[in-house]
Parts: sequence; structure tokens; C-alpha cells
Amino acid sequence: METIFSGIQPSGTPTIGNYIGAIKQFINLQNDYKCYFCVVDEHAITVPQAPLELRQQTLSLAALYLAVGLNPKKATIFIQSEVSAHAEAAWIIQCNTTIGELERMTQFKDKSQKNGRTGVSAGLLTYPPLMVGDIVLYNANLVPVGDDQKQHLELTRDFVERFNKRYSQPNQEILTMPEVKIAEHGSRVMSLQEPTKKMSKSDPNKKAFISMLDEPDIIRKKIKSAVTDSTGIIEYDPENKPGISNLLSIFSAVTDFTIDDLVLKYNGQGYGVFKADLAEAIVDLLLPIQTRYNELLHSDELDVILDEGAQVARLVANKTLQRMKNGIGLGRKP
Ligand code: AQP
Repeated sequence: METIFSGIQPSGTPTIGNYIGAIKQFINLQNDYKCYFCVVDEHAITVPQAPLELRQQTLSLAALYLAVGLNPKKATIFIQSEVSAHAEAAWIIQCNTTIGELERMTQFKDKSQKNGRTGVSAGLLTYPPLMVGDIVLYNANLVPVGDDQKQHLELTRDFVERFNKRYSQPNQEILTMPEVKIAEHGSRVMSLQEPTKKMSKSDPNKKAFISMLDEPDIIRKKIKSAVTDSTGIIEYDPENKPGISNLLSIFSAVTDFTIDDLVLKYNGQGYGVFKADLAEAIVDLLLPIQTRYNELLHSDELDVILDEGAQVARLVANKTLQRMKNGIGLGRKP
């Protein structure tokens, strides 16, 4: 059986973008693959986080994983910082990655530009090696992510090739080469306020995203105020009409309609009706998830699942880490 790893940062409440680009895929994948779904809290601290909020967001994200339908009997669900192999592997990976490779990452460029070089942590630069560690520790063959993570996955594949070439014995590769798995639709959900920019959970403008825990009236308001254009024609043209095209993608991803179905269905109707229906479709999707989330958040069940998940994850991750250390020659004994 092939193996999947994917993670989300508890850097805020996941958005409908995280759901469509990543989480939604997880639900079906757990039936056909050995899955590891992680709350990557060590990634979240690459930018400043308030300690109490970080802890609350970590638990909240784990509860959301379960609330959307991830099943701990099928998938291993755990918190990254509870498996120390991640940080150890990241160090080894950093020592086998060049600064040039890391400085080329667009996510680093974007985030560091916002804060200026002196205001940026070294961890923001070395975020990709930590992500490489997440993936290789579980021998993942497939990594389901949104489009924004493609470049990090390319770096992961380059790293695996280089590491295996340098340190593996013939026919005994230390690390598994992963493939990226991008959602067919909605792999890049855009901001509701600036539809040429990716929707992000840490966007300071809360109107730019729908959080998975937003209440129905907030969802309706945010969709109503989503930026479109003045033509009033519902058509899919991301280049010239990024706002309405983004809303069409979201609508299609949260329902069974294709974009073509929707264009036909709303032909001749204004943006108002379309937006109102889209808001209801999102509310219908999120309400049952929110109900289950509220039951789980403060339950003992959540703690037990996360304890067990960390235990399983540690066993697998430590084995790979040991293989990496042996390959390199770290420590006294293989
Ligand atoms: N807008 C998006 N559309 C589709 N997929 C998305 N993902 C993120 N944003 C979108 C996918 O969600 C997964 C988890 O992402 P992450 O939390 O690890 O990091 P991120 O990509 O940096 O997500 P955010 O929401 O933009 O977080 P912040 O604001 O903290 O930086 C990934 O698979 C990602 O591709």
C-alpha cells in the first residue's frame, strides 16, 4: 500500500482554501492509502505566534481533521512537535541543502519581503527542509497539497535524489522519492478581496477568507462583499475576471456542479443571486463539520487519538531517522 503524508500549519483557523486544496482530498485518500495527517506546529513558529493561541489553534486543527471525517482507525493523526524526529531530520536536511536553493523559494521571498530581511526568522528560510523531513520520515510516496506547495515538493524530490546518491548503498535507497498530488479543481483558491492573491488563513484582512469555523451570517457577509467586477456576467475567465472566476471555482469545489454547469445555471442572472446561493452552499458544507468540531474540541477522545497518533508516528519516523544517521555516519554505532 502506498503512503501519504500531508500537513497543515496551525497558523490560524483553516480556510475554505485549505479545505478545497488539501483537506477535502484527505477524506477519500484515507480509504486507499496508508495516511499520516499532521498538524505542523513547528512550521507555524517560522513567523511569530502567541503561545496560548498557537496551542489552541493546534488542538482546534486536530479537531477539525476529525470533524471533516478523517478516521483515526484508518489514518495516523498527530502533532508535529510531539515527534522529535522532525526537528532532528530537518537539521540533517539543512546540512545537505544550499542557501541558494532556499532563497529561490517563492514562499520565502513573499513572506520575507513583507517583513524585511532583518525581521525574518532563519526558520522561515529553512522551512522547506523541515517540510522535506515531514515527508521523508514516513516514506511517503504521495503528498496531496495545494498548488502553492509545488515548489517545495520539487525541492523535496531534488533533495531525496541527492541524499540517496550521496549516502545510500547500491540497491538500498535510504529515502523514498515522493510524488506531488495537486487537487484537480481549486488547487489555488484566491482571496475574496484581492482575487489575484492566494487565500491565506493568516491574512490580516478577515474579509479575504472564509474560515472553516465562520458562522453562517459571517459567511454570507463575506461572500456578499467578495470583489468581482462591473460586467455582471457570470463566466470563467481567471485572467480578466479573477473575482467571479474564483467564486465559480469555490462553488464547484463545494458542490457537485462543474464550472460549466454553474455558468449555464446562472446565465443571465446577476452576481447577487449567484453569491447568495454560493454562500448557502458553503454554509451547508460547513455547518455539520462545525457541529462535530464543537463536540470534539474539549473531549478526552481528541487527546487519546493524538497520543496514539504520536506513538505510531514516532515508531516510523525514528526508523527513517536512524537510517539517515547511519547513511551519513552520525553517532558511534549503526
Ligand atoms: N488558497 C489556497 N488554495 C488551495 N490550497 C491551499 N492551501 C493553502 N492555501 C490554499 C493548501 O493547504 C495546505 C496547508 O497549508 P499550510 O497551512 O501548511 O500553509 P500555507 O500553504 O501557507 O497555507 P495558508 O493558509 O496560506 O497559511 P499561512 O497564512 O499561515 O501562510 C497546503 O497543502 C496548501 O497547499
